[in-house]
Formats: sequence, structure tokens, C-alpha cells
Amino acid sequence: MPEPNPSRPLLSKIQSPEDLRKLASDKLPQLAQEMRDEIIETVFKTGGHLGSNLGVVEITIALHRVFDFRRDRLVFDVSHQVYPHKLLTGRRQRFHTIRSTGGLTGFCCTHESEYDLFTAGHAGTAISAALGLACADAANPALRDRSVVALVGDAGLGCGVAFEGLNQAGVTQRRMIIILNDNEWSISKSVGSLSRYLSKIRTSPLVARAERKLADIVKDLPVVGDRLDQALEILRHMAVPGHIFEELGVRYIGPLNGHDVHLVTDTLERVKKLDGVTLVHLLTHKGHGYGPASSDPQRAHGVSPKAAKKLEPEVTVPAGCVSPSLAEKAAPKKKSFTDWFAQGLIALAEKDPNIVAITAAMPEGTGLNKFAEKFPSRFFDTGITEQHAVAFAGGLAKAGARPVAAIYSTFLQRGYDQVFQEVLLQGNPVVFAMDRGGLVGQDGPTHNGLFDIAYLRTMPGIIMMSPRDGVELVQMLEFALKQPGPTAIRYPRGGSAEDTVAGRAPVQLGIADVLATGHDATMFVYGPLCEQAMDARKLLQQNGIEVEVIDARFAKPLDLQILRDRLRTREMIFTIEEHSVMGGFGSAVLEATAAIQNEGEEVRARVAVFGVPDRWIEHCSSREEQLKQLGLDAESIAARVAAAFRARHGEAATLGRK
Ligand SMILES: Cc1ncc(C[n+]2csc(CCOP(=O)(O)OP(=O)(O)O)c2C)c(N)n1
Repeated sequence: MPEPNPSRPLLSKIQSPEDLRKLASDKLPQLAQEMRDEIIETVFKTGGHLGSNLGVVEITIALHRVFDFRRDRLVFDVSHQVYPHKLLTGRRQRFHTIRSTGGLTGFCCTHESEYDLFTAGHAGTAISAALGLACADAANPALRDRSVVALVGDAGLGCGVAFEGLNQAGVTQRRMIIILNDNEWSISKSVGSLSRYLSKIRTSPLVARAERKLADIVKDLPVVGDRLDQALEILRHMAVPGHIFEELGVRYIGPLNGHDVHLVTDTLERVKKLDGVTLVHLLTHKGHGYGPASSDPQRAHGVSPKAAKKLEPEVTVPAGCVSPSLAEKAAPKKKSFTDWFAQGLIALAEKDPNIVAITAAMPEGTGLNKFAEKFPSRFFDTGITEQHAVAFAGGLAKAGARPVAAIYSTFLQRGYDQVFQEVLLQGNPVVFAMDRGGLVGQDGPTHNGLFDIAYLRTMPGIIMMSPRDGVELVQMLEFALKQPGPTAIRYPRGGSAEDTVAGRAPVQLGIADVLATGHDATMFVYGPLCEQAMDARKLLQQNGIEVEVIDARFAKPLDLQILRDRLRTREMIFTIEEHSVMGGFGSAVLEATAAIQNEGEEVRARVAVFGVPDRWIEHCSSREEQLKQLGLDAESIAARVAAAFRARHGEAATLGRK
């Protein structure tokens, strides 16, 4: 493991925020530069959230100068911007391990540090969580002086839940600081009327004047309290058209330059003493201090080591920072499920003008940016608003459109109640395209999509599918768009097995597809692990075990005809899925098996469920590694099937019997 770069003299001295507080304030800009260099160097090797982290270096320094977060409270929204915080809170020695197996996580993580209060990765919740902390502290006289700070981005503030938090905070009036880190970007450009409002504040000439004045006044004010409040009030009224936050009962300060570490520190020092809820509006640049990242914030939001090479390192790349991946030859890449989806949807939309597409702030991640280029008027980016996006899709469907809501499996959890009410209860024909259905590798438990089968299949009226590869994904999309009611298709992160359309069985409701025959046992597979199952079958064949592989295609409705038949004629059925074993596809098969048995039908087969166990799955360097750890790669599946076979038939009858 490489040691941290010793050429960063200030950063090298900081083992904890206490060391930071000992540093002379004129050294802070240099420290910020060293932290940036460290982040750039590391992210080029590990991948990660580059732009957002470069943008909050000064804010993070100021926060740790002013507060002591062993006692005070710091809550990050999403927490993808936590790298500078990790560097200052004793994790620099391990920083180079970030997002790799056994290494630091890419987000806040309660197991990692006493300075991380919530393990987080979903947007919009920081204000609510911080308010909860503030209210609990207010109830305890010994803790009333404790400061609570929420750091939230401009796109995160547009989440419904963030508004809900403000709505309560404004009347509760607990002492709390909200730092709005406004860089004008979500992953892509921030959208919506709040974003327009913030940009009005930024571009108002009055605001520019007021910002300078505010900076001076805040610096010069000898006292805090009423007088400061009065001064700020005057400035706020000069600066803020419309006073949205003020009207909600939230004191507004800003906008201020979030890269001026002294200004931010001084402001926080004073705001710390104010009662009630204060929002400090800081303007920053995503990717600040690194040309290629700040000139392409969208690409620099989150980069894989491979994608880092697309950020041309034209300037100021610190020595030793260019990743081996930059020199790497372009590896032959499988076409991703995301690309299959996007291209398939565009082809279908060319034929059907009713098709519209929705994303909740993930146009690139879902591939819908390509759809948006082709059909701008049929594309909706709702911002980070999954609840709204789903209800909105319900409305579109009710009015006769054919909406495809492309939302990652893990983020659709946010829209669960709208799936229930505005879509399923009405039977509205919305297609949910659930990307990242399964393990996601480096992002870890907040981003793994391991619960969608469970949370969807309990509700009546939904058709649920998962394709084994990209070809089948497009077939399923076409099928879904012909259904009179709601459908959901889950597919994973990463590349699809190569295949051709020729010879494909058409997708028919509740009908599975037999991929390979074998009389010893059946692997009943939901989704892309068909590829691993087919490879496992080959390994088992070498050992004389003939296993059938069935691509289940549907989790709801299940192919009961084929299940009944195999329950009667096989000794063993293995269900395989990249989903929690609790409530997933295997559970559906077990429930159906019990029902079939209760109906008095013959059931000879034992059913074993292979999936993700009932625990949080930590990040790993890759999805493949996670599959291996969980016994879901081809070798492990073969070994598990062989072990079950041995248990049933004894050693002689199995491995090596050929
Ligand atoms: C509920 C939810 N939906 C989508 C995402 C994906 N996501 C991660 S960061 C991000 C953009 C956040 O933008 P902002 O809050 O402005 O912070 P910035 O990265 O600009 O600092 C999005 C959409 C998420 N984390 N959570």
C-alpha cells in the first residue's frame, strides 16, 4: 500500500481537527491546495466523486476550525462530498484505499469514524436528520450549547424531503445551521424553479454589492446577537429577491464566496452564536482548483479510474498523480445494460410518439441523456425527486402517455408510496426501468439495489421482469410498453453478456425460457446471473453433473407451469438472483412451492435459494468481487450446487464421477 505523499507538509501534520485548529490562519490556503492535490491524486487511482469534493475543501476546513464535531454535530447530505472531511479527521493514512475492498468507504460511515454521524448516500435528508439531533439536544440542558450543522448541495435542497425539513425547522426554531453549498450543479446541471431562484440570487447586481458589504460588516462587527441580526436583516433585504427562506422562518445569510476560507470561517464563527435556524448560502465551483474538472463538472462529478482518463489532465496535475489507468490501453468493453436500455428506448420511441421518459436527476447514469438529445420535449428531468417523479409518471400515464421512469433500484425506494398509490392502485401503465438492480461495487450499501423485488412484488397488479442480457432487456421493454398496466424491469450495473437477437423466444407474460437442459437439477435464474449459471453449468458438466438452466424472465407472475413440472420431476431446484434472499425471487418460488404442495400436487424437488444474505453488503472494488464474496460467481455457484448434490447422493455419485 502506498504511503501518503510526504510532500504535503501541512496536511502531513494534521492527524485530527485539533491539529487543524492549531494551524496559523494564513496557512489555510496552502492546506486547501494540499488537500486538493491529495484528492486528485487519489481519485485518479481509485475513482470517486471528484468535482463535489474539490468544491468543498474550504468549507470543510472552516467547519472543523469553528466547531468541534466530537461534540458538535455535522450531517452531510448524500455525503459524497466527504473526502476533505476524511482527510481532516484522522483518515489520511488510509485515504488511498477509498472505495476499494476493505478500504475506506466513499461516503460517511458510522463504523469508520466518530466524526461520521450517519452512514448515508441518498440525497435530501441532512436537514431532517440535523433537526432531529437539534431537537433531542434541546431537551437536554447539558447539550443545549451544542451546534448542529447540515451541509447540503443546491440540488439536494431541491429534494421534497429537504423542504419537509425546512418546513418543520422554520417553526421549531431549534438552533441549527444549514450550509447551502451552491455550485449550480447536481450530477448534471441543477434543474427546477428553486435552482432558478438561487441563480437569480447569484446573478443579481445588488447581491454582488451586498456580498462585499456583508463580508465587511460581518468582519467588523464587534458584537453578535441583536445588532448582528439587524445588520444582516438589512443586507438580506437588499440581497435576496423574494426572501423564500426568510418567509419559511429560516434566517438567510449570503451569498458568500465558499472558496474564501477566511470569510467562511469568520461567518461561521459568528453564525455559531445565533439562535434559531440559519442558512448560510455559499457559492462554490464544482471541481474548483483543477481545470479539467471545473470545466466539465458533469463528467467530473463521479469518475471511475477509467473515466478519469477522459478528463484530459491538461494542467496542474500534481506529480505522481496520473493513474495507471490513464496509460491503460482501452480494454474491450461489453455494452452496458444502461446503453442497451437507452438505445432500445430510443428505437421504440421513434415508432411510438406517446412514449416519454423520466429521470430523477440521473440523465447520464440511466442513459436517458441520449433520449433527451433525440426527443427533448418528451424527456423530463425532475431533479432529485423520486417521489414526485413517480406520481408525475402516474399523471402522465393517466392522460394517455406511455411513461418510462428510469430510476435506480435503490432510489426508487424513495418513491415507494407513489408506486403504491399513483401507479399500482390506479393500474396506471408506467414502466419502471430499474438500473443498478443488484450489487454496485464501490458505492456500497447505500447504493446496492437489493430490495426492489421484495418491495414491489407484495403489491397487486405489477408485472416484474429481469433480463439475462441486453437483447432481452430490449425485448422486455417492448413487451412492457404494450401492457395495459404497470411493469418493472430490473437490470444491473455493468456490461451485458454478448448475444444476438436471432433465435430468441419472444417475451410472453409469465413464461420462462429454458436456456440449457440437464436432468440432474434445475437452476431457476432471475436476471443477468444467467451468465454465471451457464458458466457454472459447464463446470458442473466437467464433473458429470447435468444441470438445466432456466431464465425465469418474470418474478411476477412466475412461470407456474414450468415450476410445477420441475417440482415434480427434479430432485433439486436452485433459485439464483442478485437480490436479498428475504422477499426476493427465491422467496416467490418458495411461496409458490408451498401453495402447490398445499393443493395436493406432488413435490419431489427441494428448493435452495441462492441470493444476497440478510446483512448489509459493504463496498468492494467491483461488483464481480462482491458476487464472489457472496457465492454468486460461476465457480461458487458450481461448488454450492455440487455440495448440495453430494449431500443428497454421496461423494461417489457426484464430482469426478465422469
Ligand atoms: C435519493 C437520491 N437520488 C439520487 C441520488 C444520486 N445523486 C448523488 S449526488 C447527486 C447530486 C447532488 O447534487 P448537490 O446536492 O447539488 O451536491 P453537489 O454534488 O453538487 O455538491 C445525485 C443526483 C442520490 N444520491 N440520492
